[in-house]
Amino acid sequence: MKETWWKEGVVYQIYPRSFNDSNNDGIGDIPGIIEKVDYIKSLGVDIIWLCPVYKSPNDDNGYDISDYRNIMDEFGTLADWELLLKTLHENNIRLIMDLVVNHSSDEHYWFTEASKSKDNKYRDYYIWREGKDGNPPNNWGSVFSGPAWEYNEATGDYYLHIFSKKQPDLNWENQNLRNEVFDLMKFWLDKGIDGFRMDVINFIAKAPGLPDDEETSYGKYGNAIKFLVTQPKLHDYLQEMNREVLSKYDIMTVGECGHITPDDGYLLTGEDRNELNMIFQFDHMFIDMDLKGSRYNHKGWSLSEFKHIFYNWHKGLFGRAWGSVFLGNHDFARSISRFGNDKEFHNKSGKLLAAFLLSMPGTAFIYQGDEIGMTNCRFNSISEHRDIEVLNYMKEALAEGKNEQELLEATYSRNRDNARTPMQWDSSVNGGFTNGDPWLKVNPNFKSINVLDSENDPDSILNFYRKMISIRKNNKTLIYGDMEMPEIDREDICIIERFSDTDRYVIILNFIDTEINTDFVKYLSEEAELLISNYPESEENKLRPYEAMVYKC
Ligand code: TEU
Ligand code: CA
Repeated sequence: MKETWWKEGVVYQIYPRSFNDSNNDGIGDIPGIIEKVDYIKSLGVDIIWLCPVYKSPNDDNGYDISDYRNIMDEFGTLADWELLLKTLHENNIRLIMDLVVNHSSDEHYWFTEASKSKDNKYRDYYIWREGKDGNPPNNWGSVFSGPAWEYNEATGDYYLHIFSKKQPDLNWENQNLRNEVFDLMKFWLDKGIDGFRMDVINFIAKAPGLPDDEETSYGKYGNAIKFLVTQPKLHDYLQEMNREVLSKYDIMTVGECGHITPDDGYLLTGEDRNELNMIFQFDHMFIDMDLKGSRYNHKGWSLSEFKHIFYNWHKGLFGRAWGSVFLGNHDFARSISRFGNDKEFHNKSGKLLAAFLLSMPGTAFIYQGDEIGMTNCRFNSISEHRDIEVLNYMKEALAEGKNEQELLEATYSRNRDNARTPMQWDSSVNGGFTNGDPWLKVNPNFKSINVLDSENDPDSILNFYRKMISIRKNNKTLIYGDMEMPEIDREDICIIERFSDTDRYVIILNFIDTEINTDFVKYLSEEAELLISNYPESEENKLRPYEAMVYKC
C-alpha cells in the first residue's frame, strides 16, 4: 500500500460548540479552540476534523448551513478561522472541514428562492414533488421523526428532507447545483485546508422514482435510507467531484457512509476508483440498535459480533482500499459508556479502548473528550436536552401517551446529547468550559473527570492515549499491516495480530469486568516486548478486568 500522511495521521474530532468558550456566552467558539492548540498538540495528533462552523440557524447545530462561505456568528469571524488554520499549520497539525451537501438550511438563499415559484432559477436545486391526495408524495420517514416531506404553501408542492424540515435535500441531478458545490469546496481548499469529512455523502443520490417503502417498519413511515445509500449515480457524482476538485489538491477525504457493506465501501474508496480516500462505516456503531424503528430501540450486542465487524471490514478493504476506525463521535453515546465500563473500571476500560482504537487498521479518529474518558450524562428532564433528534422523538412519543420519565430512561444510553456535553477542562465551575451559562449542561462528573487532573496523573487515560498514539506512529505495521483476530468467537477476550513482512504485534484485551484464566502467552514470541499495558505487571495465563497489553513480537 502506498504510504501517505492521511493514512498515518491520527485525527482528533472537535465539536466546536462544546469544546471551549472564549467569551463566556456559553457556546464554544473558534478563539476557544485556538487557546487549546497546545493541548491538542500535546496529544500527538496530526489532523483536526472540525465539525461545521459555517453560518447556520442551528436547527441541527450547524449541520443546516445557510451560508457555505462564512462563519457562524457565535463561533467567531472568518478572520478567527484564518488564524486557527494558521496556528494549526504552524504546529504541524492539518485541518479538515465538514462538508454538508446532502442538504442545506431552508434559510439558504437557494432555498428561499426555490420555494417562491416553480420557475425560480433555483427551483431544481431541491427535490420537489406533488402530493398524493393531500398526503406526501411517498411514505418515507425523516431520520428526525415524522414524514420526510414538507408542504410548501407558495407553490403547492412538497420538498424532500431526510433530516429536519429545516434541512431540505439538495438535488444532485442538477448540474448547476453540483458546480456550486464544487466551487464552495474550492473556496475552502484554496484557503489551504487539508480536506473534508463529508456528511452523509452516500445519501446524495436518491433511488429513481422515489418509490414507497413496502414495509412501514420505520415508525409508521417507510425507511428511506435503503433508497439512498447505494445508488449507482453516487459513484458518478463522486467521480465528477474527484475529477473537478479533489484530484487537484493534496488532501484527505472521508465520507460518512452508514448502512453499507465492505464491497460498497470498496466502490467508494478503492485505490483505482477515484472517489474518496476513506469512509466511516457504522456497523459497530449500530451494533446495539434495532434500526427497524428508532435508534432508541435497544438490541443486545456481543463482543464476537463487534470483532467480526472490524475483521470483515478489514478483509474487505485490505490491499485495495483504505479504511478508518473510530469508536465515538458527536452522534452517538460515549464510547466508554457503551463498550467499556464507565464506573468501577473507568480508568482500565478507557485505556483498553484506546489500545483497541489505536492498534486497528485504517486512519484512527479520536472524538474530543474520549481521551479523558468522558461518559454519558443523565438528563433529568426534557428541558435539559438540546438535540433535535431526541427532542423530535420525545415530542412524538409524548403525543402518543408516553411519559417524560419513561422517555428519559429509554433514550438515556442512545441520545446524541451524551457526546455533546461540554469538554471538561478542570474542576472549576462548568468544568472550565465557560464562566457563562453553558448551552448544554456540563456532565456533573467534571470534578473527577477532567483534563487538568488527567495531566497531573501519570496513570491517567489521557497519558495512556498520548503514549499509545506515539506507539502507533513509531510502529508502521500498526498502520499498514494486515490483521488477524484469533479466537474471534470468544465473548471475553479480543486478540489482535498485526503483521507485515518485517514485524508482528499482538494486542491482548480483556473486554469484561472479571478475571479470565487464559493462555495468552502462546501468541507471543520468546523475545516479545511489552510496549504498553494498563496494569503494572502482566501475570502469565491470567487477564485481569479490562486488562490491555500491546506487544511487539
Ligand atoms: O449524521 C448522519 C446521521 O443521521 C447519523 O445519525 C447516522 O446514524 C449515521 O451517521 C449513519 O448514517 C450526520 C451528522 O453527523 C449529524 O450530526 C447530522 O445531524 C446529520 O448528518 C444531518 O446533517
Ligand atoms: Ca463563545
